[in-house]
Amino acid sequence: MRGLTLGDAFGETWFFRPAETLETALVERQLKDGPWPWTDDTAMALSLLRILDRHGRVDQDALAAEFAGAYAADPYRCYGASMHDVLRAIGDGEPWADVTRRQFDGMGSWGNGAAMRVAPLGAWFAGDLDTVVAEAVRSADVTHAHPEATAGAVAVAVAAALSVRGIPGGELIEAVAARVPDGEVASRLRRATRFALSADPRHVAGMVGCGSMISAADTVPYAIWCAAANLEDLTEALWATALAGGDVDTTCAIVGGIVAARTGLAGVPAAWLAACEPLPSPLVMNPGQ
Ligand code: R7I
Repeated sequence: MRGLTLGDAFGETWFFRPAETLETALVERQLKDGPWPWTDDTAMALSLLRILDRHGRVDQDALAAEFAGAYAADPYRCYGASMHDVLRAIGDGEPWADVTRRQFDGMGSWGNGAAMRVAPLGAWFAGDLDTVVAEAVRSADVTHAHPEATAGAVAVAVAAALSVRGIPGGELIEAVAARVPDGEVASRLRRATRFALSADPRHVAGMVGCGSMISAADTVPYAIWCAAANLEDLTEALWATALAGGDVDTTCAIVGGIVAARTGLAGVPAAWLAACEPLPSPLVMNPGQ
Protein backbone atom coordinates (compact mmCIF):
# COMPACT_ATOMS: atom_id res chain seq x y z
CA MET A 1 0.00 0.00 0.00
CA ARG A 2 2.74 2.44 0.92
CA GLY A 3 4.60 1.75 -2.33
CA LEU A 4 1.43 2.42 -4.32
CA THR A 5 0.95 5.72 -2.50
CA LEU A 6 4.56 6.78 -2.96
CA GLY A 7 4.26 6.05 -6.69
CA ASP A 8 0.94 7.87 -6.92
CA ALA A 9 2.20 10.99 -5.14
CA PHE A 10 5.60 11.01 -6.91
CA GLY A 11 3.93 10.44 -10.27
CA GLU A 12 1.39 13.19 -9.73
CA THR A 13 4.24 15.71 -9.52
CA TRP A 14 5.02 14.84 -13.17
CA PHE A 15 1.44 14.42 -14.36
CA PHE A 16 0.98 15.38 -18.03
CA ARG A 17 3.84 17.88 -18.00
CA PRO A 18 4.96 18.98 -21.49
CA ALA A 19 7.31 16.36 -22.93
CA GLU A 20 10.35 18.67 -23.21
CA THR A 21 10.37 19.92 -19.60
CA LEU A 22 9.39 16.52 -18.29
CA GLU A 23 12.25 14.77 -20.02
CA THR A 24 14.88 17.26 -18.87
CA ALA A 25 13.63 17.22 -15.29
CA LEU A 26 13.50 13.45 -15.16
CA VAL A 27 16.81 12.80 -16.87
CA GLU A 28 18.43 15.30 -14.47
CA ARG A 29 16.35 13.86 -11.62
CA GLN A 30 15.07 17.18 -10.38
CA LEU A 31 12.87 16.05 -7.53
CA LYS A 32 9.95 18.40 -6.93
CA ASP A 33 9.67 19.87 -3.42
CA GLY A 34 6.98 18.38 -1.18
CA PRO A 35 4.32 18.05 -0.16
CA TRP A 36 3.26 15.51 -2.78
CA PRO A 37 -0.47 14.89 -2.33
CA TRP A 38 -1.77 11.44 -3.19
CA THR A 39 -4.80 11.04 -5.46
CA ASP A 40 -7.77 8.77 -6.21
CA ASP A 41 -5.40 5.84 -6.84
CA THR A 42 -4.53 5.85 -3.14
CA ALA A 43 -8.03 6.76 -1.92
CA MET A 44 -9.54 3.76 -3.72
CA ALA A 45 -6.72 1.39 -2.75
CA LEU A 46 -7.23 2.36 0.89
CA SER A 47 -10.95 1.59 0.63
CA LEU A 48 -10.20 -1.79 -0.89
CA LEU A 49 -7.66 -2.58 1.82
CA ARG A 50 -10.19 -1.68 4.52
CA ILE A 51 -12.70 -4.09 3.02
CA LEU A 52 -10.14 -6.89 2.88
CA ASP A 53 -9.25 -6.20 6.50
CA ARG A 54 -12.87 -6.20 7.59
CA HIS A 55 -14.26 -9.06 5.49
CA GLY A 56 -11.20 -11.12 4.53
CA ARG A 57 -12.32 -10.95 0.89
CA VAL A 58 -14.00 -8.50 -1.50
CA ASP A 59 -17.54 -7.95 -0.26
CA GLN A 60 -18.78 -5.99 -3.27
CA ASP A 61 -21.65 -4.16 -1.55
CA ALA A 62 -19.36 -3.12 1.29
CA LEU A 63 -16.67 -2.05 -1.18
CA ALA A 64 -19.12 0.08 -3.17
CA ALA A 65 -20.27 1.77 0.05
CA GLU A 66 -16.67 2.32 1.16
CA PHE A 67 -15.71 3.88 -2.21
CA ALA A 68 -18.77 6.13 -2.14
CA GLY A 69 -18.14 7.16 1.47
CA ALA A 70 -14.50 8.03 0.80
CA TYR A 71 -15.54 10.02 -2.26
CA ALA A 72 -18.22 11.95 -0.37
CA ALA A 73 -15.76 12.77 2.41
CA ASP A 74 -13.00 13.90 0.05
CA PRO A 75 -14.06 14.26 -3.61
CA TYR A 76 -11.09 16.40 -4.75
CA ARG A 77 -8.59 13.61 -5.36
CA CYS A 78 -8.57 13.81 -9.16
CA TYR A 79 -11.01 10.94 -9.70
CA GLY A 80 -11.60 9.70 -13.26
CA ALA A 81 -14.34 11.58 -15.09
CA SER A 82 -17.04 8.89 -14.83
CA MET A 83 -16.25 8.10 -11.20
CA HIS A 84 -17.91 11.30 -10.00
CA ASP A 85 -21.27 10.10 -11.37
CA VAL A 86 -20.69 6.51 -10.33
CA LEU A 87 -19.71 7.24 -6.75
CA ARG A 88 -22.36 9.92 -6.25
CA ALA A 89 -25.09 7.61 -7.54
CA ILE A 90 -23.93 4.75 -5.32
CA GLY A 91 -23.83 7.18 -2.39
CA ASP A 92 -27.41 8.14 -3.23
CA GLY A 93 -28.43 4.51 -2.86
CA GLU A 94 -28.53 3.24 -6.46
CA PRO A 95 -27.32 -0.37 -6.84
CA TRP A 96 -23.65 -0.33 -7.88
CA ALA A 97 -24.17 -2.93 -10.61
CA ASP A 98 -26.76 -0.74 -12.38
CA VAL A 99 -24.70 2.41 -12.10
CA THR A 100 -21.47 0.80 -13.25
CA ARG A 101 -22.98 -1.02 -16.22
CA ARG A 102 -24.67 2.02 -17.68
CA GLN A 103 -21.42 4.02 -18.04
CA PHE A 104 -20.22 4.80 -21.57
CA ASP A 105 -23.47 3.89 -23.33
CA GLY A 106 -23.84 0.64 -21.49
CA MET A 107 -20.33 -0.67 -22.23
CA GLY A 108 -18.95 0.09 -18.78
CA SER A 109 -15.68 1.93 -18.22
CA TRP A 110 -12.43 0.59 -19.63
CA GLY A 111 -10.51 3.17 -17.59
CA ASN A 112 -7.41 2.23 -15.62
CA GLY A 113 -9.12 2.88 -12.27
CA ALA A 114 -9.72 -0.76 -11.38
CA ALA A 115 -6.05 -1.58 -12.05
CA MET A 116 -4.55 1.42 -10.26
CA ARG A 117 -5.85 0.36 -6.82
CA VAL A 118 -5.42 -3.39 -6.82
CA ALA A 119 -1.74 -4.21 -6.17
CA PRO A 120 -2.26 -4.52 -2.37
CA LEU A 121 -5.00 -7.08 -3.03
CA GLY A 122 -2.52 -9.14 -5.05
CA ALA A 123 -0.06 -9.01 -2.17
CA TRP A 124 -2.84 -9.86 0.31
CA PHE A 125 -3.76 -13.13 -1.45
CA ALA A 126 -0.28 -13.85 -2.84
CA GLY A 127 -0.30 -17.46 -1.64
CA ASP A 128 -3.11 -18.45 -4.04
CA LEU A 129 -3.14 -17.06 -7.58
CA ASP A 130 -6.63 -18.36 -8.36
CA THR A 131 -7.95 -16.33 -5.43
CA VAL A 132 -5.94 -13.32 -6.56
CA VAL A 133 -7.64 -13.47 -9.96
CA ALA A 134 -11.14 -14.05 -8.57
CA GLU A 135 -10.91 -11.28 -5.98
CA ALA A 136 -9.34 -8.83 -8.44
CA VAL A 137 -12.30 -9.41 -10.77
CA ARG A 138 -14.76 -8.82 -7.91
CA SER A 139 -12.95 -5.63 -6.89
CA ALA A 140 -13.00 -4.27 -10.45
CA ASP A 141 -16.71 -5.02 -11.09
CA VAL A 142 -17.88 -2.55 -8.48
CA THR A 143 -16.89 0.48 -10.59
CA HIS A 144 -15.66 -0.82 -13.97
CA ALA A 145 -17.92 -3.13 -15.99
CA HIS A 146 -15.83 -3.34 -19.18
CA PRO A 147 -13.80 -6.58 -19.55
CA GLU A 148 -10.61 -4.66 -20.43
CA ALA A 149 -10.75 -2.80 -17.11
CA THR A 150 -11.15 -6.14 -15.35
CA ALA A 151 -8.27 -7.64 -17.34
CA GLY A 152 -6.08 -4.73 -16.25
CA ALA A 153 -6.97 -5.32 -12.61
CA VAL A 154 -6.22 -9.03 -12.91
CA ALA A 155 -2.86 -8.30 -14.50
CA VAL A 156 -1.76 -5.87 -11.78
CA ALA A 157 -2.97 -8.06 -8.92
CA VAL A 158 -1.21 -11.13 -10.32
CA ALA A 159 1.97 -9.11 -10.89
CA ALA A 160 1.94 -7.95 -7.25
CA ALA A 161 1.36 -11.50 -6.02
CA LEU A 162 4.21 -12.83 -8.14
CA SER A 163 6.42 -10.00 -6.91
CA VAL A 164 5.79 -11.09 -3.30
CA ARG A 165 6.59 -14.66 -4.34
CA GLY A 166 10.01 -13.63 -5.64
CA ILE A 167 9.60 -14.19 -9.38
CA PRO A 168 12.59 -12.91 -11.42
CA GLY A 169 11.82 -9.76 -13.42
CA GLY A 170 12.60 -11.60 -16.66
CA GLU A 171 9.70 -14.00 -16.07
CA LEU A 172 7.11 -11.58 -14.75
CA ILE A 173 5.37 -10.32 -17.89
CA GLU A 174 4.83 -13.75 -19.43
CA ALA A 175 3.61 -15.18 -16.14
CA VAL A 176 1.11 -12.33 -15.82
CA ALA A 177 -0.03 -12.64 -19.45
CA ALA A 178 -0.79 -16.32 -18.87
CA ARG A 179 -3.43 -15.32 -16.28
CA VAL A 180 -5.10 -12.50 -18.24
CA PRO A 181 -8.11 -13.23 -20.47
CA ASP A 182 -7.69 -12.60 -24.22
CA GLY A 183 -8.16 -8.99 -25.30
CA GLU A 184 -6.22 -5.77 -25.69
CA VAL A 185 -4.51 -5.87 -22.27
CA ALA A 186 -3.31 -9.42 -22.93
CA SER A 187 -2.22 -8.58 -26.46
CA ARG A 188 -0.19 -5.54 -25.34
CA LEU A 189 1.36 -7.56 -22.50
CA ARG A 190 2.55 -10.07 -25.09
CA ARG A 191 3.91 -7.18 -27.16
CA ALA A 192 5.77 -5.92 -24.07
CA THR A 193 7.56 -9.27 -23.69
CA ARG A 194 9.43 -8.50 -26.93
CA PHE A 195 11.40 -5.67 -25.31
CA ALA A 196 14.55 -6.33 -23.32
CA LEU A 197 14.28 -5.16 -19.73
CA SER A 198 17.27 -2.91 -20.47
CA ALA A 199 15.32 -1.06 -23.22
CA ASP A 200 14.48 2.64 -22.94
CA PRO A 201 11.06 2.97 -21.22
CA ARG A 202 10.14 5.71 -23.70
CA HIS A 203 10.57 3.27 -26.57
CA VAL A 204 8.45 0.63 -24.84
CA ALA A 205 5.80 3.25 -24.05
CA GLY A 206 5.72 4.23 -27.71
CA MET A 207 4.88 0.63 -28.61
CA VAL A 208 2.44 -0.33 -25.83
CA GLY A 209 1.16 3.04 -24.52
CA CYS A 210 1.77 4.74 -21.17
CA GLY A 211 -1.67 5.82 -20.06
CA SER A 212 -2.38 8.76 -22.34
CA MET A 213 -5.76 7.17 -23.13
CA ILE A 214 -6.42 6.56 -19.39
CA SER A 215 -7.52 3.06 -20.40
CA ALA A 216 -6.40 -0.13 -18.75
CA ALA A 217 -4.95 -1.44 -22.02
CA ASP A 218 -2.95 1.74 -22.60
CA THR A 219 -1.57 1.78 -19.04
CA VAL A 220 -1.13 -1.66 -17.49
CA PRO A 221 1.24 -3.45 -19.93
CA TYR A 222 3.71 -0.53 -19.79
CA ALA A 223 3.55 -0.39 -15.99
CA ILE A 224 4.15 -4.13 -15.68
CA TRP A 225 7.11 -3.91 -18.06
CA CYS A 226 8.57 -1.06 -15.92
CA ALA A 227 8.05 -3.09 -12.74
CA ALA A 228 9.67 -6.15 -14.32
CA ALA A 229 12.66 -4.05 -15.41
CA ASN A 230 13.21 -2.67 -11.88
CA LEU A 231 11.80 -5.28 -9.54
CA GLU A 232 14.48 -4.87 -6.87
CA ASP A 233 14.64 -1.06 -6.66
CA LEU A 234 11.55 1.02 -6.01
CA THR A 235 13.11 4.44 -6.53
CA GLU A 236 14.72 3.47 -9.86
CA ALA A 237 11.44 1.89 -10.91
CA LEU A 238 9.56 5.14 -10.35
CA TRP A 239 12.10 7.33 -12.14
CA ALA A 240 12.07 4.95 -15.11
CA THR A 241 8.28 4.76 -15.23
CA ALA A 242 7.78 8.53 -15.14
CA LEU A 243 10.20 9.06 -18.03
CA ALA A 244 7.61 8.23 -20.68
CA GLY A 245 5.04 10.71 -19.36
CA GLY A 246 1.34 9.98 -19.90
CA ASP A 247 -0.82 9.09 -16.90
CA VAL A 248 2.20 9.16 -14.59
CA ASP A 249 0.46 9.07 -11.22
CA THR A 250 -1.28 5.88 -12.24
CA THR A 251 1.62 4.16 -14.02
CA CYS A 252 3.79 4.99 -10.97
CA ALA A 253 1.08 3.87 -8.51
CA ILE A 254 0.87 0.50 -10.26
CA VAL A 255 4.64 0.13 -10.42
CA GLY A 256 5.06 1.30 -6.82
CA GLY A 257 2.52 -1.25 -5.63
CA ILE A 258 4.09 -4.13 -7.53
CA VAL A 259 7.75 -3.37 -6.71
CA ALA A 260 7.14 -2.50 -3.04
CA ALA A 261 5.33 -5.83 -2.68
CA ARG A 262 8.89 -7.20 -3.08
CA THR A 263 11.10 -4.51 -1.54
CA GLY A 264 8.92 -2.62 0.93
CA LEU A 265 10.18 0.94 1.24
CA ALA A 266 13.81 -0.19 1.63
CA GLY A 267 16.19 2.15 -0.15
CA VAL A 268 13.67 4.96 -0.63
CA PRO A 269 15.38 8.27 0.30
CA ALA A 270 14.11 9.97 3.44
CA ALA A 271 13.33 13.10 1.40
CA TRP A 272 10.81 11.13 -0.69
CA LEU A 273 9.10 9.70 2.36
CA ALA A 274 8.95 13.13 3.99
CA ALA A 275 7.49 14.73 0.84
CA CYS A 276 4.76 12.14 0.32
CA GLU A 277 1.43 12.99 1.97
CA PRO A 278 1.06 10.58 4.88
CA LEU A 279 -1.56 7.86 4.88
CA PRO A 280 -4.19 7.76 7.61
CA SER A 281 -3.06 6.01 10.72
CA PRO A 282 -3.90 3.27 11.42
CA LEU A 283 -4.15 2.29 7.77
CA VAL A 284 -7.22 0.11 7.84
CA MET A 285 -9.35 1.59 10.58
CA ASN A 286 -12.72 2.58 9.16
CA PRO A 287 -13.65 6.11 10.23
CA GLY A 288 -16.60 5.84 12.59
CA GLN A 289 -15.88 2.26 13.59
O1 R7I B 1 -10.93 4.47 -14.66
P1 R7I B 1 -11.12 5.66 -13.82
O2 R7I B 1 -11.33 5.46 -12.38
O3 R7I B 1 -9.93 6.66 -14.07
C1 R7I B 1 -8.74 6.53 -13.40
C2 R7I B 1 -7.80 7.58 -13.88
C3 R7I B 1 -6.51 7.55 -13.17
O4 R7I B 1 -5.52 8.11 -13.97
C4 R7I B 1 -6.76 8.41 -11.97
O5 R7I B 1 -5.60 8.90 -11.39
C5 R7I B 1 -7.67 9.50 -12.56
O6 R7I B 1 -6.96 10.56 -13.09
O7 R7I B 1 -8.37 8.87 -13.62
O8 R7I B 1 -12.28 6.59 -14.35
P2 R7I B 1 -13.20 6.49 -15.66
O9 R7I B 1 -13.78 7.84 -15.82
O10 R7I B 1 -14.12 5.33 -15.57
O11 R7I B 1 -12.19 6.18 -16.85
C6 R7I B 1 -11.16 7.08 -17.16
C7 R7I B 1 -11.36 7.65 -18.55
O12 R7I B 1 -11.26 6.61 -19.49
C8 R7I B 1 -12.70 8.27 -18.83
O13 R7I B 1 -12.82 9.57 -18.35
C9 R7I B 1 -12.74 8.23 -20.33
O14 R7I B 1 -11.99 9.27 -20.88
C10 R7I B 1 -12.05 6.92 -20.62
N1 R7I B 1 -12.99 5.82 -20.84
C11 R7I B 1 -13.72 5.64 -21.95
N2 R7I B 1 -13.80 6.37 -23.05
C12 R7I B 1 -14.62 5.92 -24.03
N3 R7I B 1 -15.33 4.77 -23.92
C13 R7I B 1 -13.26 4.82 -20.01
N4 R7I B 1 -14.16 3.96 -20.58
C14 R7I B 1 -14.45 4.44 -21.77
C15 R7I B 1 -15.29 3.99 -22.84
O15 R7I B 1 -15.94 2.94 -22.80
